[in-house]
Amino acid sequence: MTSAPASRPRVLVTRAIFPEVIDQLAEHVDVEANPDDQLWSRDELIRRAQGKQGLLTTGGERVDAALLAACPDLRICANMAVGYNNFDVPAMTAAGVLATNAPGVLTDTTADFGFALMMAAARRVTESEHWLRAGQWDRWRYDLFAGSDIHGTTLGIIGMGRIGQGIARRGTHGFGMQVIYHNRSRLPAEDEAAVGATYVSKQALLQSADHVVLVVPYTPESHHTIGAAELALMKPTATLTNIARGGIVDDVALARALSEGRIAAAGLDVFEGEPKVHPDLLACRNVVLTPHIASASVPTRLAMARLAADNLAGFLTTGQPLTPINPEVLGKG
Ligand code: 8YV
Repeated sequence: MTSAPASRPRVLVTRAIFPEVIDQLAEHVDVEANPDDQLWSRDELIRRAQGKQGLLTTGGERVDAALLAACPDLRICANMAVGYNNFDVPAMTAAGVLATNAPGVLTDTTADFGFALMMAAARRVTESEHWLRAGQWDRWRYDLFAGSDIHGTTLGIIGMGRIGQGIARRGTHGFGMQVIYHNRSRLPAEDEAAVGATYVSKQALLQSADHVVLVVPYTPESHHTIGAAELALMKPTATLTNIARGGIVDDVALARALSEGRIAAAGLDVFEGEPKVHPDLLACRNVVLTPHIASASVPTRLAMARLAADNLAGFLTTGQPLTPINPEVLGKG
């Protein structure tokens, strides 16, 4: 007698990702994908997630107690992002659902972009380009779009995880910057020495940095890490760069500080309520605005998608995810 083939796990890929990664996933599990990249409503997402054991999410889909209750077959959600503020991790752990993220593979690409954004803000790259394209360039001037230097200045990094350390390395070893940082916990001395960074209080950092870069995860505690009071501590010549998450900066307070010249410039890849951008920021000439693309090099986005797919397939077929966030779920049930 032949036994019926065991049914394969079913997964939902919530947004368009690389077709080759879908193909790779389909070798191990049954896949429902979203190839047209439709933005499903929450109700539609839940409806499609029902009966699935795995979800591949991209950072924008909220996985919380309500979704988990409506999708009792779910065993894993794999985020194609290092940040996972879209996951209610305690609710997932309570429901026995594994959460995974995509750390490591995007560190250098994202650190590169943080530097690019900081340099573009300091050296007024996009502001001067808009002016040139508008046909306003008719002569050289001694102070035409004169900005601030990067090399030899003080770089202040708030958040010293992998990406923060990548930015510190670039500042220390690439640009001869003096690097100071603030973090929930201080790095071991050998790690500080490797990246050439000195631990200081948040207040000291804001007061002495020429360039402040934010790389903290978004949590209730990090909400509005930079608001009006913090901006008031910064030098009027300083720049602020946010490649972490919207909500870490109070965008209205920042727009006010930029328009009043209380800081020199900002570089923002993330926004409160994105993809909407506050009109007060759009009205500022001294801010470089990019649409959440810090990790967007082709090789890195592919590596992020592959890691999310490997987490899903690994866990659902062998019980072995690569980068679990709540490993206490493993071995249960
Ligand atoms: C992602 C990010 O592009 O990894 C992160 O946390 O912010 C970005 O790299 C975004 O979250 C969509 O997945």
